[in-house]
Amino acid sequence: MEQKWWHDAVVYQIYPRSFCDSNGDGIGDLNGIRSKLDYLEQLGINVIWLSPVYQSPMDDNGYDISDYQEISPEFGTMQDMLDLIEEAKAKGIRIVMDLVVNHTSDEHDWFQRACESKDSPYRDYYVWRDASEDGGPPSDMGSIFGGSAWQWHEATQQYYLHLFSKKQPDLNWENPNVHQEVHNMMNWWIDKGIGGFRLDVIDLIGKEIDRGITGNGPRLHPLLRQMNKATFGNKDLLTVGETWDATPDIAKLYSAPEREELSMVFQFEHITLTWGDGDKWKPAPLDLKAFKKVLTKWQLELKDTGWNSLFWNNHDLPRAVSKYGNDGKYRVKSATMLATVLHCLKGTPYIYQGEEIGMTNVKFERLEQYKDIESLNFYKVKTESGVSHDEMMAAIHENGRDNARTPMQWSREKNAGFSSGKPWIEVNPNHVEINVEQDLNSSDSIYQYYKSLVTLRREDPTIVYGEFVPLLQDHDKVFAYLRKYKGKTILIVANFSDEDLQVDLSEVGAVKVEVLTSNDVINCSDLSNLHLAPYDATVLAIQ
Ligand code: TEU
Ligand code: CA
Repeated sequence: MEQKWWHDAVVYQIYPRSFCDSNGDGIGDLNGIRSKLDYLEQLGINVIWLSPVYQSPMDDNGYDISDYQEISPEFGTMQDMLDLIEEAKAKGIRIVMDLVVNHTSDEHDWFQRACESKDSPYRDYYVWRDASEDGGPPSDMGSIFGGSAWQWHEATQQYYLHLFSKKQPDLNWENPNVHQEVHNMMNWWIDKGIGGFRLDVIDLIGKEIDRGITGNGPRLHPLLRQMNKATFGNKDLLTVGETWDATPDIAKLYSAPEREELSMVFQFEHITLTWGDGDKWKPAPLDLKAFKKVLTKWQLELKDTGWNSLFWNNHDLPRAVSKYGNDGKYRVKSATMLATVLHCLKGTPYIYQGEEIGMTNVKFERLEQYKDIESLNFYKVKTESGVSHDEMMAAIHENGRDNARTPMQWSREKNAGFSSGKPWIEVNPNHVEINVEQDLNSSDSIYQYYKSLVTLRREDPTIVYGEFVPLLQDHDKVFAYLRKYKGKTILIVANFSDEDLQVDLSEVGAVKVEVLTSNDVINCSDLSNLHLAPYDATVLAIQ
């Protein structure tokens, strides 16, 4: 496989609103991020995925863009953005912009003009349909944020489509003018020196609404190839598509190099395993065997072509240590175990802000403490359909997006050192114990452990390119695998439980074993009888 700079990259995702507030208005901003570049450089990451900072009325915290070529004043100025790009570059860190082009804000100039009349030259930038015969919406298509996907526009007597909130009208990707506008905008950002794009819900742009098709529509891949040619193709940028419902075969369409679409996919098959019946508001326990099966399938199917992202969480998901580990007694142990398993797989690892210090889910007592539009909409939808208040609060606590959005915990000080003002969302009270300052001052913290994993990947091509071989596939508590490259073999073993276990890995046939990294002192002298304490994880070089 032809080697690319982003093959051994480690991406750090920043949700700007919650990262660091430089001016005390309670909202994280670009200058806050600039003040933390040294911290990120020390961690060893070399790409920042920056969640949206464009001008926006913030109905969905910036995923509703009203001007793609302006920075929202609450995040700073265009000059701050250019300074961030330059300062990061000087530290070897590239900034990947979040590109939200399935929809805009309803306050975007294009939509405003589209609303003026049915004859507006901008009308076809969006998806409009007449009412059905009974005067209701043209179809029963639902919004991903709850309720109908159709909103009536009184002045022009038609419905417009919004797969997310009604303040996020979908762009019409059947209109070539939309392609041109988006491509021009992308090239404008590329000229500013960015490192690439994360393409928000890109799987939706090939939709064929009248046939009821939203994700993975027939026009999706042709549109991406066209975008690639018109913009980032041959520019050596990192492009990652948020690709819900991608199968490995679909992932190859997106990311096989000869297809000239994207660098990699970001897919959620392992994540949705803990959504009961595919519904995130019905959380289900982790079935490790099923989880391993999905991760293994992706490793094996993309072994020769295509490229995957590796992640446990992002700004839409609960905190990894709370979801897949144990955020109480074994917080440090299980956070480092999860990191070990993820960072030794093949693909590009993503660290979501705060994951590197083991930040946990938050449990707010009152609904008003939650700010996320998705959680608030679904609270309404679900309780109206009979789900109890307590059940819905428990589901929001378990899977709601605000778990990822409480402020970054920099110190034990007031507001976790995030802001000198009143944060837009409350800080997690556990910042007194869990914070960056504490982790930096300790030699065996979660942060230091992440740093060692990032270094390991940077230094060892076995982790980047090695063949993946699953071990102990039927074990329901242990995740173990090999990576093999040019005569070198690495063994990764992790205990996903709070029990003491003995495992037999004699099948590896090791003569000599050397510990590369480990979250505990593990005696590896006899692989036929390896003892693993709760959440133990180790990376061994095998000869
Ligand atoms: O997310 C896509 C998306 O479908 C999520 O809303 C997801 O379904 C949900 O959180 C899980 O139940 C992207 C962005 O990552 C998200 O922040 C935006 O809200 C959304 O697109 C709309 O732009
Ligand atoms: Ca601020």
